[in-house]
Amino acid sequence: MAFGIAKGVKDRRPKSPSIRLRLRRPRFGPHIPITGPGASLRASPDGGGIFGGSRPLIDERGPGGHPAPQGVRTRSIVVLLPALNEEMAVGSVIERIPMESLKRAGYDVYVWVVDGQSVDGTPEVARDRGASIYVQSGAGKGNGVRQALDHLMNDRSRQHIRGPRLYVMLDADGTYPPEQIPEFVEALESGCDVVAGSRLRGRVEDGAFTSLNRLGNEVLSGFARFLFGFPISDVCTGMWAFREDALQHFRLAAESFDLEADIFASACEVGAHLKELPVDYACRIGEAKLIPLRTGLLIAWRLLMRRLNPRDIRELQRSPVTTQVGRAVDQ
Ligand SMILES: Nc1nc2c(ncn2[C@@H]2O[C@H](COP(=O)(O)OP(=O)(O)O)[C@@H](O)[C@H]2O)c(=O)[nH]1
Ligand SMILES: [Mg+2]
Repeated sequence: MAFGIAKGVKDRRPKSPSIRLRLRRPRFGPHIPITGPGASLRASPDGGGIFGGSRPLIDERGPGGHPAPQGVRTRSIVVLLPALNEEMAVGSVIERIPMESLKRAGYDVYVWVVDGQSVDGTPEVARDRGASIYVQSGAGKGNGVRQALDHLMNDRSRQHIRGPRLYVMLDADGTYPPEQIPEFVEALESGCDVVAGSRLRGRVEDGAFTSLNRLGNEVLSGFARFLFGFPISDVCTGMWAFREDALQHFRLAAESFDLEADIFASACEVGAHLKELPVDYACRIGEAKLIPLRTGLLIAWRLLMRRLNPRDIRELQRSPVTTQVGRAVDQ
């Protein structure tokens, strides 16, 4: 599948690792609630999500891609943009999503802003650009994304969509390149279950990383490599893509900025085919929400706890099977 992205840029970059992990390997066994043990903040359970983490939407739009011919739905991509007070950045992030090339490749594209109860104009700006808004309950990026996934993955009105949905998540602060979404999609379509965007393998704009952030990221990524044995270079990256059928077996409990470490640990735990792609990293628009040292400790703790408490294979077997999503997509 060709998306017509800047190939010259991609070719100059160092080759990324793509390793099929061989940790405990119940490859996509029964379904595990994504709001597993440890999830303490829950949205009110009136939204009907089977994980109990969702609540009604305040605004939902149709796909940004083309209408499917004759009722046959094309494959679909959900772009998740976690945002807390990002009115200055979120509009341009949405506009930069390459809708046309994704549409030409046969996808319906749904853009969802996961709003952490912003008090600025974030929801209005996003809605004006055609995005749907999911307002989380409680605080924290991890809480918001888990609640939104709970909702989206159990939205029965979309069960007729053929094949598993693809999810791409990136920060709404203008630091990650929406233009690279097709590369992530292409990697998922060629057999990866999870794709992580590595800033350290890509081009970093001057000033985008403080030296403390860069050092912290390198230390945490080294720790993640040591614990899980996968050569990840950027475990704190805010740009990820997942196949829905892989995501359904993750056990996520992160409430805050430990979300990415939790995703990485989950991918390792279920033996997902994980790949890193280089991404460009730009200076942030607006103010950072993250407090570096405290967040670093939280991430290290999450990685350690996930490694020390791997999910028991029997737990997988006992878990109720709910939605089954096929892996093969041939249209
Ligand atoms: N939904 C939601 N998003 C959040 C929350 N806190 C931060 N974010 C978003 O998460 C992304 C990463 O936050 P940021 O402050 O840029 O942290 P950094 O990129 O890791 O330095 C940004 O798009 C934020 O707007 C929250 O409590 N809820
Ligand atoms: Mg940021």
